[in-house]
Amino acid sequence: MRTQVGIIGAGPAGLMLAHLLTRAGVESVVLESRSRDYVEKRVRAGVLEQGSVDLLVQTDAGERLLREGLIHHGIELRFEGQGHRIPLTELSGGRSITVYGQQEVVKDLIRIRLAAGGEILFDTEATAIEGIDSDRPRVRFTRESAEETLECEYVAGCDGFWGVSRGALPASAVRAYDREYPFAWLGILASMKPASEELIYSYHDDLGFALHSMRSPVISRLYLQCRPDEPLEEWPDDRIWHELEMRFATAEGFELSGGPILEKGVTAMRSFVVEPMQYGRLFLAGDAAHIVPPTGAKGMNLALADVKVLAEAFRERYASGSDRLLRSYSETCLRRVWRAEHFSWWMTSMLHRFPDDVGGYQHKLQISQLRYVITSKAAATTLAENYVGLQTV
Ligand code: RFL
Ligand code: PHB
Repeated sequence: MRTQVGIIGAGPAGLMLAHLLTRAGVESVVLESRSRDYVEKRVRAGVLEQGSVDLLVQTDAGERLLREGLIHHGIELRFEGQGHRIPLTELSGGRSITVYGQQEVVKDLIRIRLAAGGEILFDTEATAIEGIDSDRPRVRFTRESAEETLECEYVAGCDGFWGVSRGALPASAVRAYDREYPFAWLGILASMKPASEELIYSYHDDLGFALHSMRSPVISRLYLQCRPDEPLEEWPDDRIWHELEMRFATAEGFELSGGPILEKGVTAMRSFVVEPMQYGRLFLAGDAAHIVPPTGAKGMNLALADVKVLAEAFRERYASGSDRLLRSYSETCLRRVWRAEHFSWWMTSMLHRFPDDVGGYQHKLQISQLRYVITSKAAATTLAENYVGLQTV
């Protein structure tokens, strides 16, 4: 099997790259270890920055997103039993965010690719990448227990944090930056009308973080801070609702109606960046190259921003023979990546209870920072412009 760009992974990064390459007249093959059904049902991120929406719409992949996505102009920060609205649109020169499930983006991109006659090999696991120093790199993969090889001119590693691509970069040529957090998120999808029109990021003095998001007028997505090693069996539905009630409680008596829980999962929190994001003919994009804790809602947006840059670089390479943009790919992306790393770390540090904060000093700093964000226009603007996504970084 042979193609111009071999893409490993059919998440937002790999699928969007394939879509952009098709539009640029560059051939690609996507290898995905999971089944189509699995990737289309995997519940993850939900917030699209304006720039991500624009990218999908401008490339004719945003038709359903425009119909079904929920446009939000603000978020609520809640602490000490009171909510405070951050008017995102007002503070960011008219920009907004759109709540639209990551799996919906994935479904839309898969449908478009298959309709255009493009190739996605599901249930196909990339096992090794060879010859990235040469002009003929190869991806070895396993499909239906048979070993095969994809010969390409370039390889795009879009296989997420646990994929094979990052390990194919020579250790001596890269540096990794890593931070783990002493907590995780327990996330649920519930059949419940959202209790608020906008997302609520809540910080409870003793219990810590909770987030109320949504997927539709009848489906809510909620998260709460838990221990990183938390077994799900310790979280029966009643306990989850009780814990959420306490963390969202306000002086005015805010209530969650509750409802059947459709999905439950625990997500570890980490910050991670590998530099550079490229070596020889292997280019990493999305979670394969960097991870942020989900508090800033940046992961899917960074994945889309990376492949926008990468697709343009491949377009130039195939149109004119110049590899100028390919050579600056990593540096261009890393500027945005580090801004998002900082913002996500900052939001995470402000909104979670740190188990090692024995004397409560960190907690006092957090409350002070939260008060500052809700009373200072400058501080609120910092949050708003980062949250909706900075245009120039
Ligand atoms: P993905 O989506 O992980 O896709 C990688 C794909 O590669 C496949 N794969 C392989 N295929 C072939 N061979 C191999 N050897 C392979 N190894 C792996 C995998 O099966 C998969 O299909 O990475 P990508 O495309 O870089 O996209 C990144 C995003 O998925 C991720 O950053 C976001 O989900 C993060 N995230 C959020 N991001 C946001 O922008 N906004 C949010 O609100 C947000 N909330 C979240 C999140 C992530 C969460 N979890 C579960 C990690 C909330 C949560 C709970
Ligand atoms: C979500 O809707 O899943 C979501 C929203 C905001 C976040 C993280 C996740 O910061």
